[in-house]
Amino acid sequence: SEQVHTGSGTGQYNGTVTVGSTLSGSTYQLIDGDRAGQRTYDLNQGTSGTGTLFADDNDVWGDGTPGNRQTAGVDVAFGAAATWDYFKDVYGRNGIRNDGVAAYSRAHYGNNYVNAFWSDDCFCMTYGDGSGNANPLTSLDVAAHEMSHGVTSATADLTYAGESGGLNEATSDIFAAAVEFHAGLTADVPDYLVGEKIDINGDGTPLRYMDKPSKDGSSHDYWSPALGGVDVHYSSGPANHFFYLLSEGSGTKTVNGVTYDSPTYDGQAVTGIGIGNAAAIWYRALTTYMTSSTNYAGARTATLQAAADLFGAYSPTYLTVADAWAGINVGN
Ligand code: ASN
Ligand code: ZN
Repeated sequence: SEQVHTGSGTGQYNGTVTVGSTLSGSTYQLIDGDRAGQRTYDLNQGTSGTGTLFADDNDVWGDGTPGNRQTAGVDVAFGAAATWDYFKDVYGRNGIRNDGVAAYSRAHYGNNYVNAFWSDDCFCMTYGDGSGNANPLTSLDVAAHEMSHGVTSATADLTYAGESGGLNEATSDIFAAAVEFHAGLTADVPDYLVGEKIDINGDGTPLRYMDKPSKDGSSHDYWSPALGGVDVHYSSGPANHFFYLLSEGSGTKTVNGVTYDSPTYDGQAVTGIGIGNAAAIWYRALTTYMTSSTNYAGARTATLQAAADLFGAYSPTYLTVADAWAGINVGN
């Protein structure tokens, strides 16, 4: 017989957290019985299949170092759980497809693989160990970003090219931030940075900045007619910037010890409405109004409709949504 447990794990990025486990015979397995049986596998450097389920004798997992194979399992199992909980607790969404089915996660993909990815085909998550294996791609924001690609596929299905591709990428960054804030980890302080834990640049800087996307050297801060020809990880910039402005407002602000400085197009002033309200507007826009071909102008319309539904047409919050789009040069 199998029993649902709550084990204790120590990840490299998330600190010591609970992980859902199931006792099978005398061995615990990373099967999260509280979340539709979400499973976490060790690919053991393979690149296909599921490898082996993480298993343990005493339900104490990982030690916080990348040398312990379970450490990555702890971080990705927690990331999957925190993402499940975010969509369930905040929106009543029952899994990535809202059908109660759990995705599974696979850690230790390939050799020196510096990426992580969602697949609609396997309905699963995959994580590399990174270059040199000191910094696996297993942080909470990476997990939430990738799994949110599954939510986008199951809803608006924004085409992954051109402006809709930038909006697809931004949707994943937006929910990555929202999941961090919802989880509220001490070891991973909630922020508007993407990939700040995985040191992918080797100099301690994050992958992306939502307050001023151009800080990464490639992302755009504002919409322009050229945006549709930009890589989707950079054309996400203006929408990430919109989301930051809507959440926290324009100018300088310190949140959880991180100081942001968010400029706006033409000096447009924006007053933040809080990340919870901003994310609720984006979620409703994504799941109710956006389609595969939605562009930046269409995203403005979709979020205004969502804001009208949630807060009232021409309410202060609705008008702030318009201000935030003006702040990135949409709808001026
Ligand atoms: N990690 C990448 C991303 O989610 C994978 C990809 O290129 N789609 O953006
Ligand atoms: Zn992505």
